[in-house]
Amino acid sequence: MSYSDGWIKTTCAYCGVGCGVEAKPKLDGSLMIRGDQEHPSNYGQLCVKGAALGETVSHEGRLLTPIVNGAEKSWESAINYVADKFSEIIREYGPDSVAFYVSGQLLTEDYYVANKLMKGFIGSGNIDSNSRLCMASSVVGHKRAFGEDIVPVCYDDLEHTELVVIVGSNLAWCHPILFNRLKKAKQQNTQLKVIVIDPRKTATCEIADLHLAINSGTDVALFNGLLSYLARNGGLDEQFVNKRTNGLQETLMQAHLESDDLVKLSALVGVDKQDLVNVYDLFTKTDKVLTIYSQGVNQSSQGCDKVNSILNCHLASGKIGKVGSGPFSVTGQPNAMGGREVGALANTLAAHMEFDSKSDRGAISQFWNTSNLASKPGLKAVDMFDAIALGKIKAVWVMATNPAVSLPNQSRIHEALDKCPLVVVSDCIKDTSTTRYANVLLPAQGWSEKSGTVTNSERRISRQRRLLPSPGLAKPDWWIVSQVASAMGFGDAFSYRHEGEIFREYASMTSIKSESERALNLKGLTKLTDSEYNQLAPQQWPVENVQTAIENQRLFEDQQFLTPSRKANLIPVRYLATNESLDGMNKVRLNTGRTKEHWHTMTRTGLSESLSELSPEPTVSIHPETAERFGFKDKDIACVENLGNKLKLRVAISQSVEPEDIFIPIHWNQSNSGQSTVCEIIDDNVDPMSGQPEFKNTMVELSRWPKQSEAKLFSRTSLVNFTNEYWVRQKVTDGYVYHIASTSTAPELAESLMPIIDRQKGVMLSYKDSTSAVKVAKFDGNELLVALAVGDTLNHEEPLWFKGLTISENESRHQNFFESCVA
Ligand SMILES: Nc1nc2c(c(=O)[nH]1)N[C@H]1C(S)=C(S)[C@@H](COP(=O)(O)OP(=O)(O)OC[C@H]3O[C@@H](n4cnc5c(=O)[nH]c(N)nc54)[C@H](O)[C@@H]3O)O[C@H]1N2
Ligand SMILES: Nc1nc2c(c(=O)[nH]1)N[C@H]1C(S)=C(S)[C@@H](COP(=O)(O)OP(=O)(O)OC[C@H]3O[C@@H](n4cnc5c(=O)[nH]c(N)nc54)[C@H](O)[C@@H]3O)O[C@H]1N2
Ligand code: SF4
Ligand SMILES: [Mo]
Repeated sequence: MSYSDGWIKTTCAYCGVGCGVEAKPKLDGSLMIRGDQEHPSNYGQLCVKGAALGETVSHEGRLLTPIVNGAEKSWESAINYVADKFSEIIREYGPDSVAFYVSGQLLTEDYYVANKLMKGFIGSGNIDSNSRLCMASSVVGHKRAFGEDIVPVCYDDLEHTELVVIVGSNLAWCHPILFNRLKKAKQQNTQLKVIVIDPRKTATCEIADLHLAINSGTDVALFNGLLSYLARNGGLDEQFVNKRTNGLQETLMQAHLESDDLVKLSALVGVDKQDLVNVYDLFTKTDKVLTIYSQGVNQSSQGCDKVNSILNCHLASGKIGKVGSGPFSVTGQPNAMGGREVGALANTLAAHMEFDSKSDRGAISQFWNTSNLASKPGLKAVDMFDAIALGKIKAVWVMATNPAVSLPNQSRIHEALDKCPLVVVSDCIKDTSTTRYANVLLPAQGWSEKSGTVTNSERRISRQRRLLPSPGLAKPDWWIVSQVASAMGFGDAFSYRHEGEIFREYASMTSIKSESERALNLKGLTKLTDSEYNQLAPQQWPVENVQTAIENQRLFEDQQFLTPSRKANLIPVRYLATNESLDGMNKVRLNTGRTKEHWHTMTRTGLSESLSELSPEPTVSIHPETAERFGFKDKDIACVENLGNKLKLRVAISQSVEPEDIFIPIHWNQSNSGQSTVCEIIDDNVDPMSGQPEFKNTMVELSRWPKQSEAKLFSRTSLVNFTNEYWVRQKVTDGYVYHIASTSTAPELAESLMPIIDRQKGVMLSYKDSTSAVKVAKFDGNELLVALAVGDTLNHEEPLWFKGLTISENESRHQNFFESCVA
């Protein structure tokens, strides 16, 4: 049941764990949120981001109407404009002159329709997804090994396994509910061992029996070493390997070549030899092993080989297709899996069918009733933006992603968006780094307004349901795409009236091929009525019949893979050194990733006061030795430089990183800070097979920024066009606080900021202390309008010093507040 006592069941907006949420709209337009006890992802638990979902549904910053060339327009006019422009460009330059760049935050229904329009009717393969930055190496790895893009395990395996190897995944922060399940499983089974393989000592290490702080990028060497060890120590499942796999000999030969010498190997990988042997031994001797991996594996210039080096070990030891065993690629976005399923990556067709198969192409053409199906793969994300910059692609439609923050080599992306004759952006938010380039802005419904399905990391499809009315003219993404398709003359194929219709069509498409040819099969869901679809409980694919009880299916239990021979492939892989030597005194290796509280470019979590208070400013984590070498103190501002671009970030001195490494989170960008978009200093170095960028290993220059003064400024409204070099906006109750730093003196900084105070009409209170820093607050009646503290350094323990200030308080109370903000 999706409704009871006003609580509506839906799915979390964020990560690929896909937790069940129950939400109850309140009269004031806000939402009460709790975990869904019945959902098999989370059984009632939620992490901080999920629990704060109710704080992110305000209409602050929303895009409310279509906008064409700066003017607000009706839907009809905007749709006709987009359709006419796309049609014109296609007529003149051909179908490959246009592109869609889409996202794992679209629902399956949106994704299906966008893919159908581009590949089926426009006739180009040029639709790619931000999943290219996220899961593309795993997709290649899975296809090479299994013949299809399949995550074979299920979450229930966490409760049955005996050893969990976590590689390049900060599960505690990025998939917190899976981490909690694992933590609980470990408490209940003290025999369960956890190994973390990550250059960084992350929060995930809290439950690790052993952490291998490997040298960045050396995973292939480490897993080749494991394969070789398995072979030399009776760890191969001979019967399974001989009967059910191909390629062991070549793969082993490569592995032996590289890693028989454990002394050399441990030096290369950068861990103690005995630790390495202990991990290999544990893997060899433990029956049930899960290897969980994520971006430390995928986001690499040899991401695909890293993936296959892991899959090789599971296949060779037969630790796959069994309860508690298997390789487990945890997916990032709420619907990264859905996008892979419908085919919204440029190099695949649809529903796990492929360009290189004539019969797949025929079947899809017939299914969609089109004569214009794309005949070849389109451009992958990085190449797509390159083609835009080169003028080969003349129109791009960006949906639910923020490439002007999240793609590597930002200068090139900004150049591309700037030059492109037609940039269409569908987003919920009006001002993002990407919407600033849009000729056409289309207002999309966001989480809580839109309705459809998402697939999580264990292949489970759950409903996201509409909870609240959408503001202004916002519409579902599938509707927007279908309207444009109709206006381009493809109306018959896009006449959808309800998202359930699209889902049924997609489900039918998955059943074109037989189950033995392909595991992605939703046969049981092809005939859902609209009301059954609305009430649909979570379904884990393959779905033979509608699942009325929770199923925990593992694939490959029958040892049948999806290759023509029905056998799995071991793939010979070779470690390629990617690390430059760190000879320059000021060079360090940049690793990037996530914080616990924020989601990507912060368009939603940035609206939550509680999450923002926990993670207010962009930091650069620096090892104490490195900090000493460069003369940093904690909370200083560091410059980090590469590709001619310079970032400024707050220094966090931390033992979590190795002395030669630094770590910067991906979340901050031009919409909420001065110079902290990390992709500005990351080159577009990609894996040659998957096209996935290397986000975790960039040589950069580090230096001190000669900061002389700092300010904390409270404003009720968001202040645009801030010019200071270091500024960060943080959401607080009833407004924002700006964290500012400057190379000028405190009085000079104060002078530059005072006009903001002066602009406000109200009663001003001021206090000067012995450091002569400026501290003022302005009130309208009892209401704080604006407040400013400026000093050489401020007390970072109390960034929200103005909290609770009221004019009716006596002077000494103010005095205490002001004093407390001077370090
Ligand atoms: N709080 C939060 N959760 C999220 C997201 C978010 O934005 N915020 N985003 C979601 C999305 S889309 C994704 S893709 C996932 C990502 O989830 P994760 O992959 O867990 O997150 P990251 O922080 O990107 O990187 C994981 C780890 O890889 C390590 N690493 C770097 N280089 C190497 C290497 O060479 N080898 C190994 N073994 N490890 C390495 C890093 O030190 C880092 O700790 O998170 C999802 N969940
Ligand atoms: N350096 C570095 N860069 C990285 C990574 C890294 O680890 N390091 N990780 C990469 C990974 S794994 C990922 S997934 C990407 C994520 O990067 P992005 O996809 O660029 O980040 P988001 O902030 O999630 O962007 C989503 C956008 O869609 C909008 N939106 C939300 N819901 C909807 C909707 O329903 N419809 C529409 N039309 N719009 C919506 C939001 O307002 C927001 O503007 O970043 C990648 N970039
Ligand atoms: S673990 Fe992921 S899906 Fe679950 S509540 Fe947290 S962010 Fe949402
Ligand atoms: Mo991702």
